[in-house]
Amino acid sequence: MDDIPLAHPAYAVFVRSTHSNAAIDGIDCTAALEMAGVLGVYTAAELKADGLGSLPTIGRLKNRDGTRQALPEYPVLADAEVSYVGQPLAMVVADTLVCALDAAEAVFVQYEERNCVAQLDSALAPGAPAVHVDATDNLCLDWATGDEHATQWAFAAATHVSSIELGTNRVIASPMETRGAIGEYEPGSERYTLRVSSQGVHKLQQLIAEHVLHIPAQQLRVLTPDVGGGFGPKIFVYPEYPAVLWAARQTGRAVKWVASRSEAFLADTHARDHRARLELAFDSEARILALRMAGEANLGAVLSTYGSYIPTLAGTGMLTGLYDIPTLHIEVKCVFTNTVPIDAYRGAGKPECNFALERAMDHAARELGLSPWELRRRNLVKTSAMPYRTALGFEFDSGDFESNLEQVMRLSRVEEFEQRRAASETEGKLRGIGCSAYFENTAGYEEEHASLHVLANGDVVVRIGTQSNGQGHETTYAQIVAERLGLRVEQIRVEQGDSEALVQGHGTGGSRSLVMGGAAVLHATELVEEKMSQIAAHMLEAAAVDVSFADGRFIIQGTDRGLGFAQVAARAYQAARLPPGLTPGLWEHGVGMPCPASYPNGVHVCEVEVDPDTGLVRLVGYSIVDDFGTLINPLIVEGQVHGGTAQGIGQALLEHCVFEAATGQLLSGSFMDYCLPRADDLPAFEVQFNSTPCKSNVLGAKGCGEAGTIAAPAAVINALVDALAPVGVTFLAVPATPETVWRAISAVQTTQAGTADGRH
Ligand code: MCN
Repeated sequence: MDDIPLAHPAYAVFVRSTHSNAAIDGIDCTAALEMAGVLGVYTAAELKADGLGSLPTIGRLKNRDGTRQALPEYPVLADAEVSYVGQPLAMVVADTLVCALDAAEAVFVQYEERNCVAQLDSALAPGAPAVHVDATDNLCLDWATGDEHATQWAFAAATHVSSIELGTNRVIASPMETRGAIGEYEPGSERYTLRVSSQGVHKLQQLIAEHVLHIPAQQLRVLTPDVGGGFGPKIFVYPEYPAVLWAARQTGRAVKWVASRSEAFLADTHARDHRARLELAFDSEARILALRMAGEANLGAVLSTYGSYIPTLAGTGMLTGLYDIPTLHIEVKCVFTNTVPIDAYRGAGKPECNFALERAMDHAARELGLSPWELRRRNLVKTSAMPYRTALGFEFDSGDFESNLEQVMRLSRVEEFEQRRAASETEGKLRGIGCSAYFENTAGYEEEHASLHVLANGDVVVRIGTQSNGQGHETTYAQIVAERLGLRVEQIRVEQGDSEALVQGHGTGGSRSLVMGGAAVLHATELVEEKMSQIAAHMLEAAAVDVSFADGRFIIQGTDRGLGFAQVAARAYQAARLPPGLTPGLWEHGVGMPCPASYPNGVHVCEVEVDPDTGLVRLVGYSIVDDFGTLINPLIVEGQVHGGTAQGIGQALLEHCVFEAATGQLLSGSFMDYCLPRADDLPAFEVQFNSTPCKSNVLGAKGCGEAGTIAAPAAVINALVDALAPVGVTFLAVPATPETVWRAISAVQTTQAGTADGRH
């Protein structure tokens, strides 16, 4: 974003709240406005006077008593009050970035501070300060799903009930390129252009035009150039986007804003911050009879675009895991706190739920005296039971869960683990192995669009409504076209990120792109091929039914007479030489139609070595077996698995957003305090595929983009608990930093020492 050349741009800098909960008694912009080079200093008052709306949330749900969830206003610029540190409350626009930064410092805000709630615990405490006046108990949504009565009965009939309470640490996605936006306005046509680092232009176009600017969507063009990583948070509508558009209209200049890294820590949505109590009911054979989960999810101060949808509908659907769980009941309370808004990040609710389930499986195995492998084996859904419908209504049409487990156990050499553990022991180290199975539901519900244009020289331009952020779509879509049309991949150009070049699209998120976008591309390719067959038949003076297409040639069946792809493409543009009734040109619009979701699934196995004196954890082995159905590009898929797993490992061991309880200040607001995993924190991953084609989409594919992030945290912590069990540690909070691990070991040692000398 920062490199886009602009003629005479202006720069926007946002003045952000320094308090987590305060009334704004006044904003004095006088000094800033007097500074040379300042074009304007704007507050909510100006935006409101011009009729700008608030930011939308589309993930709206009902409370379990049927009432509507709380929907507090999410203003572009804070008006009478601020509810988290970092909330934008004024925008300075100036000739240069330095000038805008200086002027922002000169904006004086008069706050009336209030007590805040910065954590789930304090927000839910009786009499806690309210984040919003219309949600005095700080409860945004009290949601439930599943069959409460059947679940109660199953628990009553159980021979063993196992329960675990755990939390998932709050994290921030941290893409390599921070967010940025450039607003432009053309007074003659009254049209806006937004260039933005996003995960899909059409959704932003529709939401900003409809909800904030109150203009027809066609009056706003959204462009997204190459994106340096998205991971979820670049899907959403943020205050800065309509603000720079509006400022462009006020100033007559292109207005640019690019977040600094420090700013990103406060301006991007955060993720996770969930806690749960999960119970499993077992029969005498250790088969699961039912599952019960009561969870609490932090949403931050305001509802971001998907808000409460993520910890509820989006995440909990996979709580049955790969297991045959006849019934379950889930409750989730979504809670407001005076912190940065929380929304989807790679996995979108599923990493939290998978962590709870897979940690609970290990915990239960220990209680039942079974190995974690055996407990899982007994409960996996059998291939012979497919199509299999989970208790929450998802239908697995394919998959071989038992062989996933067997394959990953071979790959990670589970049989020889005890020898490796003994070898570590001789060096004073603790070694552990742990696994995590997972499935998720990807794609299916929203259609996707593509256009395919064959040029007169036979080269192809594909336009697609998804948005690659680093997933390699330019390669995989080109592969689909190249394979079908017998072309070289280099002959195909894939274009994305222009709301005007393609009428509709649904962007990238939820590992939907290949299943939906790939289907759209394939559809457009088939339509083009059909038309070219008619042209070729005309050129060959044969009946269309006698012409077949293979390896890039149209051939009269049973003869050696045929035409190359480029010859037919050239003819398509010669109107006078086409068969009657055919319009010149080769352009088709393809749609990937809604279809049942795909269910990627697999098992991760992690092996760790712990230094008990320092708590330092080293990952010494990491094996993965995944089923992503048909693979278009195995190399890209493996890269996706590596990246996703790295983020899951970061969640388990290193990354942690910490807010000061008393003030709501973000304490981990830089990479000096927030630890992203680096290459030397990660092991070499061994990845194998156990592909069973998905039956519900034309490509047979299952999405792969989030799998690693969902599965990894439980695999790592299960391995760590396995390593520490011999010294008496049975539970670890996340992230399991060296300090956390060291304290857990020390606490057990202190207790044991106390017991030994009779103090306890
Ligand atoms: N693919 C394949 N065969 C399959 C499945 C996928 O060849 N059976 C290929 C696809 O063609 C695509 C890639 O693998 O090139 C990922 O495809 P898919 O699973 O459809 O996921 P998306 O492309 O929709 O990516 C979304 C997913 C999500 S939700 C996040 S968040 C995420 C992720 O992927 N953000 C990423 N991976 C990321 N990788 C990078 N580098 N940067 C991000 O921001």
